[in-house]
Amino acid sequence: MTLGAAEALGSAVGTFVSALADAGIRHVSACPGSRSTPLAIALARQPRIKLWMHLDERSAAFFGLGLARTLREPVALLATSGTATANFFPAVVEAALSRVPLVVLTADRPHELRDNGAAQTIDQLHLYGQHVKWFFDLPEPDGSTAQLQHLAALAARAVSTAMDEPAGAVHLNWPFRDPLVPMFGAKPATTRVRVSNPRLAPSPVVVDELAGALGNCRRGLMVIGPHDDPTLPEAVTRLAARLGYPILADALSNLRRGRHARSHVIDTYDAFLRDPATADRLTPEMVLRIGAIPTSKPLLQFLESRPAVRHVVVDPGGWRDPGSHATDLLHVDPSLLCAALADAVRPQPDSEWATDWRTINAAARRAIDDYCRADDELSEGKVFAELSDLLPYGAIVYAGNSMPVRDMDSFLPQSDVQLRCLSNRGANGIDGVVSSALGAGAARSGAVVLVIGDISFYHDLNGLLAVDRHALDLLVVLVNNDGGGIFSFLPQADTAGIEGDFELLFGTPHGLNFQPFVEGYGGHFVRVDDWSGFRSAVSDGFARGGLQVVEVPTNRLHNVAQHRAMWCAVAEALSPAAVV
Ligand SMILES: Cc1ncc(C[n+]2csc(CCOP(=O)(O)OP(=O)(O)O)c2C)c(N)n1
Ligand SMILES: [Mg+2]
Repeated sequence: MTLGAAEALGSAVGTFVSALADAGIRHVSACPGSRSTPLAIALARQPRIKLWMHLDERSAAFFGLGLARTLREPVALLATSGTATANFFPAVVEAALSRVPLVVLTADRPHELRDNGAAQTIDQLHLYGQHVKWFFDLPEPDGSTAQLQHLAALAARAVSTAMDEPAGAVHLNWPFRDPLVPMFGAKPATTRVRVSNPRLAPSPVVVDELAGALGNCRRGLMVIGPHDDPTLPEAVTRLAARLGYPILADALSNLRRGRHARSHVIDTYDAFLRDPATADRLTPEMVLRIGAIPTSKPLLQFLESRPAVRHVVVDPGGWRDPGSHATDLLHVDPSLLCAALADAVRPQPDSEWATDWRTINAAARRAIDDYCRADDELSEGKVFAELSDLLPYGAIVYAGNSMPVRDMDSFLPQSDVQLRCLSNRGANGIDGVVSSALGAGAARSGAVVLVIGDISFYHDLNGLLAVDRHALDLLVVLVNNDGGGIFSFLPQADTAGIEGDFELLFGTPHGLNFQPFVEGYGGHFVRVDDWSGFRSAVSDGFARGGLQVVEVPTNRLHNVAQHRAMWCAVAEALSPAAVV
C-alpha cells in the first residue's frame, strides 16, 4: 500500500464528509461492506455526524427515511457496491413521492472494473432512475486540491438539491480503488459555498387576487391533506377563522391535534361524506387544497364529482392533482400564503355555511363515539379512538399503510393533546414501515407508537433488530387479522368470478404467531382480548420501554361489517328526521 494513495483517499472522503456536515447532515444510516470502507471510516470519525449501523439495507434505508421525515432535515444513507444498493430502492421511491430529503451514497468499483465480470459489481449508474432528483458519478479520489474543492461543492449541492422543494432523494455513486483504508493526515478542505433553500413566498399580486376571490366566496372549503409542517396549523386556522371556512383536516395534516384554535376543524368527513344526501347539502363554490392527496376516498370522490368548483392547489412544487381537477396551481409555500391571505382578506362573519359543517361534524362525532362505546368486541377502527385518550402529549403515531392509516383518518378525533401523525403515504408501501417508525424514534426522545397490520409487520421484522442495537423505544400496536384486511373492502371480495380464490389471492392468511419473533428480538409481546386489557397493555408498554408489541386480534369479515355499521350509524344520525 502506498501511503500517498491512502492519504489521497483520506483527504477526499474527509473533505466530502466534513462538507456534508457543513451542509446540515447530522445522521447517516449505513450497512457494512468492504467497498464503502473509506466513507464508513470517515463518517465514523466525523464528530458532527451520528452513524447508525444496520445489517439490512432495506431496513437501513427506511430507518433513514423515518429519521429524515421526523427531523424534517436531510439524512444520508450509505451502502457498499452490488445488490446492497438495490435494497435502498423502496425507501428512495418513498422519499421521492413523500418529499423526504435523502442523500444516498453508494460505493462502487472503479471504472476499470465495471462491466467486465468483477465481483460484487452491478450497474449502479442512474440505478434509481427518475426517483432521484439528481445523480452524480464521482471521480476516483486523487487527493488533488481541485478535486477536494469539487468534492466539497458536490456534498453541498447534494444536500441542497435533496432539500429543494419538492424535497426528495439524490444519489451519489463513488468508485474506490484499493487500498480502501484511508489515512487522515491533512485537514479537510473547507466548503466555500453556502447554499440556502428559503421557503417560496407568494408575490403580493398572487395574494391580492386570491384574497379577493376568497373574500367574495361564502361557501369555501380548506382541504388539508398529509402535510407535516409545524407552522401550518396556526396559519391555516387563522385564515379559516377570518373567512368562516371549514377545514377538512386529514389525520396526517397534523391540524387535528394541538393547542391551536380548532373551531373550524372538521374531522369526521370521511364518514359523513359517504352519505350522498349530506354531501349534496355541502357542495362548495371554492376549495383551497394544501398538502398531499387526502387519505379519505369519500373526500376525493366528493371533490372529483364537483368539477364546477374552483379548485386551488397550493404546493411549493410538483403536480399533485390526480384526475386533473385543479383550476389553479400556486407554487408557493402554503404556510406563508395562508399567513399572507389571513392578513389580506376581508373578515367574514361566521356564516350558516360554517355552522352547517360544524353541526354535521358534531352529530357524526357523537354517532361514532356512541358506536365505539356500544361495541365491546375488539375492532380495528376503535384502536385509534382508544389511543386518542391513552397517548401522551407530543407522542408520534406512525400508521402503517393498508387499514391502519385509513382508520386513523376515520377514527382519530381532534383534541388539544398534541400528536404527530406520520405514515409512508408517498408510495403506500407495506414494506419498511417498522424501520421508518424506528427512525422516527431515533429522531427524538418521547413516545412513538406504530400501528401496523400483520402482513406489513411481517414484511419488516428485520427492522426490529435496531431496537436493541440502538437502545430505542417502540410500542407496536399489531392489528392482526391474519391477512390483508383491506381487500375485504374491495370489489374483489364480492366478485363471483374469484369466489373460492379470494383467500388464496388476496386474503393471504399466514397463521404466524408473532410472539417468538418479537421475543427473539428482545421485545415483550402481549396479545389482548378486550379493551381494558388493551389499555393496560399500552400503559405498561410505555412504562417498560424497549420493544413492546401489543397484539389486537381481529377478524377481517367482522371488520368490514363493523365499518359499514359505523357509517350507517353516522348516516342515520344525519338523516333529516334526526337533524332538527
Ligand atoms: C410493498 C407492497 N407490497 C404489496 C402491497 C399491496 N398491499 C396493500 S395492502 C396489503 C395487505 C396488507 O395487510 P396488513 O398489513 O395485514 O394490513 P390490513 O390490510 O390487514 O389492514 C397489500 C399486500 C403494497 N402496498 N406494498
Ligand atoms: Mg392484516
